[in-house]
Amino acid sequence: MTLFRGTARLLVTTVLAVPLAVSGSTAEADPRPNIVMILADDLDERATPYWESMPKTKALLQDSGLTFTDSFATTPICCAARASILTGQYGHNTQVLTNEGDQGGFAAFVANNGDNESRTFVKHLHDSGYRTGMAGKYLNGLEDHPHHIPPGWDDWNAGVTKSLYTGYNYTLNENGTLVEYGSGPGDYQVDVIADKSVKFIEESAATDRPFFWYAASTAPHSPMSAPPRYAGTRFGAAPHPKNFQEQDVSDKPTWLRQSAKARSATVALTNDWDHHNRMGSLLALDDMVADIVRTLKETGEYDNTYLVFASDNGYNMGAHRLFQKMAPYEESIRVPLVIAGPGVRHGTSRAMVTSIDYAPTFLELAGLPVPADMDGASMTPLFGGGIPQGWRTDFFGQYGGSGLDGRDGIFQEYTTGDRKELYVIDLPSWSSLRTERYTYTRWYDLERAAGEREYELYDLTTDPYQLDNLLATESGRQKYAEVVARLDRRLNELSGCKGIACRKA
Ligand SMILES: [Ca+2]
Ligand SMILES: [Ca+2]
Repeated sequence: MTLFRGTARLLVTTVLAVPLAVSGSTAEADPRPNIVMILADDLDERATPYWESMPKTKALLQDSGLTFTDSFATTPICCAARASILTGQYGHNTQVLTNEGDQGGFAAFVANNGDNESRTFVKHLHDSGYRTGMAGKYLNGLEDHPHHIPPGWDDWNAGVTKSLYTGYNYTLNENGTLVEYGSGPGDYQVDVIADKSVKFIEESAATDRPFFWYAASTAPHSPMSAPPRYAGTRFGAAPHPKNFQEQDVSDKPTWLRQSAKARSATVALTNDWDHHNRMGSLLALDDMVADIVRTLKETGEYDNTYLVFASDNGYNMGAHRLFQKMAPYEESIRVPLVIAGPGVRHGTSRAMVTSIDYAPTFLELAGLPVPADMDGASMTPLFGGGIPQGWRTDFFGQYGGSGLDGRDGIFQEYTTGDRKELYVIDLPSWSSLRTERYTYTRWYDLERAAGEREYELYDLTTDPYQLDNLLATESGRQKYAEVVARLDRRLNELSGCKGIACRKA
């Protein structure tokens, strides 16, 4: 199947290069802290019992660090979520809202927003003296530009073939050289990234520079399974939360009602297999975290390092009959987050934090100014365990499917291989306001005129599994008219926000 590719829209924008304060080279070591970000891919917070596969990470990070119980992806699909993580900006500002087309993928990341690559936190860290490096997944669509190395990276080891997701027979761009990996046990992707992590930390420790390392394996993204050393490990069937294969979807938007039967069949076919693979590849991710922490300790860097364990987006393990992600339901938007490091309290934080907060957090940890056009907020005021006054109590979520032939609920990708039936259906576009109490979603934002859109409202205090859309009936719409008017105003406010306006209540 030929993938749809929109005509890339080139935005001709003049970008002024504003150099940040750079300390002159001195003989003294730069005392700023190291930052290591371990980003899982498609790891959901709700259905997957990930700590069962990650006991070492639990002991090394969660048992000493701060766990954020309300951490969210603002645009819950790989490329768009990573674009927001790297820039600290919402999707309407990065203009990356999905994985394909003129508002999705690597090409859009470079073409839009006056070149997002010129404004990543990594570039700022690098330009201020940090040694920066990564291994694994950068952005979907990099496959079409395998020789590309973005500005601001000192050690670049990005996957440039889609086979990266299988764990074998992939190619990495290793600082300009395309290196092919095979199908042997030593080629398993997560382990290769673990080795790169160890090497980078050891090399960086030998310099006077602080470092940032981005360990971006695709675990537990489908279809990678456990590494050979854990091939015999068995996991139970996938958990079935209350909204698994939701029985009555008459309250759901048109696309879900219309595709419910096919989606249910796919969930029934793939869910346990997917769960088994996910839990298996997490075992390797767990080993990688242990390798990273051990190396930090061996090199004497541990006490001056912030460790961040997160995921780009969540995942539906059959919730509402859905697989994959992209949807504005809790399973897609909730992501795990644990931060450990100097001055970070052990415990849990209920502060609402999102994809756009990493960039300002890392800049602040590095003592750098946060650019005025970053939409997120530094999480450092949360590290003590409290929630400062004025911290956000809502955020804006959004998705812009690339579409095919103008139809809703289209095929976006087709995966062949040993599971020929596995396919991915794109979703229509949506905008959503997630408050502490409500999820309010406006469907078909890009496809339809205002009067023809569809709406969902869930009261999470009484319906945490989002089984009963309060706007599905006329009486419901009347009863919640005032609530909707308020949420709609706020949604409109945030849908065009930039910089500090995105953080104001
Ligand atoms: Ca992902
Ligand atoms: Ca229902």
